[in-house]
Amino acid sequence: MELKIIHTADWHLDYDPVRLAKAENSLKQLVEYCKKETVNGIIIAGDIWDRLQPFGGRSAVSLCFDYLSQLSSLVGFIFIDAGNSSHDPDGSVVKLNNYRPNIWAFEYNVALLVDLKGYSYIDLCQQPDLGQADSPSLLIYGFPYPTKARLMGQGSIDENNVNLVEQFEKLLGYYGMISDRHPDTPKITVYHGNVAGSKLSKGQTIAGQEIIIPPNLLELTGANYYALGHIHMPQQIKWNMSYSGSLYNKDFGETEQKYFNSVKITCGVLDGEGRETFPMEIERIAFVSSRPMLTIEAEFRGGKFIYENHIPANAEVKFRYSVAENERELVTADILKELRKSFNEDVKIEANVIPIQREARSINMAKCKTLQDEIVEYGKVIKNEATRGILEKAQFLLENYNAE
Ligand SMILES: [Mn+2]
Repeated sequence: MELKIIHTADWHLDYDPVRLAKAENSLKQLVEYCKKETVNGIIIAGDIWDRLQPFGGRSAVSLCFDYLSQLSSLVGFIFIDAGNSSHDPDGSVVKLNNYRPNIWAFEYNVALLVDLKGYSYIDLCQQPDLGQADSPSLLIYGFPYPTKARLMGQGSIDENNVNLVEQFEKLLGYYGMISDRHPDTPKITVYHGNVAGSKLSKGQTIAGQEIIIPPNLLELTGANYYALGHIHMPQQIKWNMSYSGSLYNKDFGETEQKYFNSVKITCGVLDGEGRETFPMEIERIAFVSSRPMLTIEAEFRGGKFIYENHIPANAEVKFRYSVAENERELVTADILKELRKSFNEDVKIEANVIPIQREARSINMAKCKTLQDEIVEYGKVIKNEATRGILEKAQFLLENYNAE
């Protein structure tokens, strides 16, 4: 038997119309893919939302329900894990659970034994594990973004300030025991979080502190494939462990192509000792509407813009140029119109006007040999004469803070 699973993550659905349109382009492609291919399940590894969405009005909620429902009619199941609470606020992911009977969404750790005939599941963390299932099945281990609450159960952080990585390790080991009881079932571990060795693109910043776990900790679960979310840049951590990447390029600096992964698992292939080996084929499929978002730093000098000119044809560009105050008027509407033509329609142009004062300072002050000379020169530029008091303060600073 062959199983086909789609792994995607970080949808970041948002009411911002530009982002919403980008997300929809990628979602359309997913729908088309699932119409053509036989897909058993879609795994969304967290951050389905970008932030709290209002119901009604300008919101991503209806788009989300629309596409989840289209996709759910084309595939066996949809599994959704919660991401960071700043993107997937508490309660925003469970709301999607059972919107259709085969949409399963969780904000806590689960071990789903999925029946691949009827597409129902039991959660082995909550129901007794009876070992091998009768019909073909798939195990999904889901770990939302690790928070103290999710890792420590009843314990309060007030009296129980344990090491979270240690706690997580114990938990993952427990899932490994489930794996041992189900040698004939393929297993996928889904994790939203930072795995050591991952790289960020320039566009993504990680807020606050977070735990970073080594890949071999996740491997304690004994899964065949590891579907990661959280890092927006698509990348492989190991051959069977990867960040699919986000659904669309969200912020300037995200210059990379976005993908989803198609994972084909073959069941029934045994090794010499009669154990299932689950050979896999992992294919990265590019989102065709993905556009690099890049910032160009330019300078307006001598009547023209100076910048490095290697820009992908489909790029979404923020063009940031600096111009001296006295040259500002040389940037005419015509010149800007001409500039716009070299990029796509949605180019954002920002000017950074450098005041003459600062320029004068840099020219004359560059010749000064002492801090005092510099201060006197600066005083002339800003038409505010350097007093003796100020020069004495400078001397004090020099003597006391220039030791190194
Ligand atoms: Mn994210």
